[in-house]
Amino acid sequence: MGEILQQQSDQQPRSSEGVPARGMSKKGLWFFTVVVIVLIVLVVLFMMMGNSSSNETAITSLDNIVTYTSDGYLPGNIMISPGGTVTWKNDSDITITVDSDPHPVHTSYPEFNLGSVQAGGELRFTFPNVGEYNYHNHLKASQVGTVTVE
Ligand SMILES: [Cu+2]
Repeated sequence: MGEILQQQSDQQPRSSEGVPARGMSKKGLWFFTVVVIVLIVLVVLFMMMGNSSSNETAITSLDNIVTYTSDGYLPGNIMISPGGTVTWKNDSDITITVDSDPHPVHTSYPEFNLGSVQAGGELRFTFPNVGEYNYHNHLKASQVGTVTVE
């Protein structure tokens, strides 16, 4: 017990004063300091790179956009990977719908009967499974589109 306390009181002043360990020259301490600074700079750079790459991921995840204008859905056929999300944006000044074929019963993919999108509004749907999902604007059924998941 007494011995341990003595050892600790021996070590504490050494570390708090920053005196190098036994056998470490002034040159060694200088080198050690430079290595630590370089490591800190590398870690900061790495974290900045990590942040920028996660920003890029966020941007690409917004890329699956179908824009509706008075001409219909653009692109008419959007291709995504399984698990991808499509966003429909209504850039027209009328209400539209996104409903699965066939009109008017919408029975092909009932979970993909998204319903109305107000003028200026948008909605999203995630497609977990491979397939070809045909849809239309129920309020103007000649306007059709396809989501191809492959
Ligand atoms: Cu319909």
